[in-house]
Amino acid sequence: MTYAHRSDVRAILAAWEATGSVTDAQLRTLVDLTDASAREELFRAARRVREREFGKDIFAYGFVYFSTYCRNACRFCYFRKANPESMRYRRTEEETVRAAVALKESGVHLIDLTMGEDPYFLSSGEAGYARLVHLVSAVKEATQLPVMISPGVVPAELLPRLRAAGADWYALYQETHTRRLYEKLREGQPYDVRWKAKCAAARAGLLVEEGLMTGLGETADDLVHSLRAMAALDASQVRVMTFVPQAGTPLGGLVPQDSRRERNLIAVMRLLMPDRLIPASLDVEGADGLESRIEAGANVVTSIIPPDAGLAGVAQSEMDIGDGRRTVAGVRPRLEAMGLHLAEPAAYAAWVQAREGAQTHAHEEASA
Ligand code: SAM
Ligand code: MD0
Ligand code: SF4
Repeated sequence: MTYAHRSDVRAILAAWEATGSVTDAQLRTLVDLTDASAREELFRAARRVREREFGKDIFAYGFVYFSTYCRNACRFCYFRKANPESMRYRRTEEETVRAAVALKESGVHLIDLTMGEDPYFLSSGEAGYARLVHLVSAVKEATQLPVMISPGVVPAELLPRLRAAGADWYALYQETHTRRLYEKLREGQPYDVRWKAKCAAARAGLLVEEGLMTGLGETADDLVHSLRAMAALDASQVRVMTFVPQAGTPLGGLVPQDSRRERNLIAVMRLLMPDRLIPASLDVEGADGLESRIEAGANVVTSIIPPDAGLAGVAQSEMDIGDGRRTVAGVRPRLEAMGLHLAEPAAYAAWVQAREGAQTHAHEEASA
């Protein structure tokens, strides 16, 4: 592809709007944009679509990484088993509930309960599953907020139980839909098993979040292929994060990439999937990564972490946590300076309910 200018972006967007579809070659061009004014043209289009769908509302997710133990060895992850450098902890149910309540009081719209694939929950049979189900119901009861679970791959039979305990969302990211690359990242965790877990979650009535990672040597073709797969999954929330190299891991020596591609992808996702939720994660570049991702069309701030609970992030395990910059109080004025605001809690809950209803309906039709 030759160097694309603003006029090229205008032409692509005009054709997309006129025909209602976009070619792989056009998507490749958008994903790979480098020229500042061409990218601004793309971002402006993404913001217009976000405003049409969501007005000035932005949602905020509280993040509780309640166990950093993991049975897996993903090559990109700081919390892979046998990384002696990573911080390991497992919070009690009481501590987790306390952190969730503090997040609710600070004004988040949802609690995201994340863990490594901790054997304490996932490899000790029914006793472990019951602990996880109990944890979800305790957080639901104490906060009455929508709850997302990010526990890794769990048995299909557990998903309806987690749903019944109060989980609304199941987050599980494929990272890439290029199998060759996937296999290098998540050794010993078959692509199809991970994919099917998301399908099982949707059948259990959970909303699904799907995600990609950039900066791992993928080509623009790989990304376009992944975007198409993501759109076909019909996930309710879709994300992309730039890989952050981690000490003590096999990919720790990769050259860190800037977030250019991540932000191009956020904008393209907004145009491909206009009415879906798209995170601006504070877990990649910390609190200062907020504005550029919102300007690219994101509408959810994720990885808001209570400052004093000793909890970790994922890609940035410590950045901006202890000093309270990854908080609602930290984020709110920055959104307002952009002419946006945090939505009313009821507006978020209504979005989730409407989407849950639409999903149930779609499954009834599919099985009719
Ligand atoms: N253990 C669960 C799983 O793997 O699905 C949930 C937590 S996992 C740490 C959540 C996500 O964080 C991963 O799917 C990946 O997208 C992202 N992630 C992990 N390490 C990362 C890194 N070094 N840089 C960027 N993103 C990372
Ligand atoms: C984030 N660190 O939102 C979190 C995490 C898991 N559902 C989310 C990757 O950036
Ligand atoms: Fe474990 Fe998730 Fe990290 Fe993989 S990405 S090592 S499953 S915590």
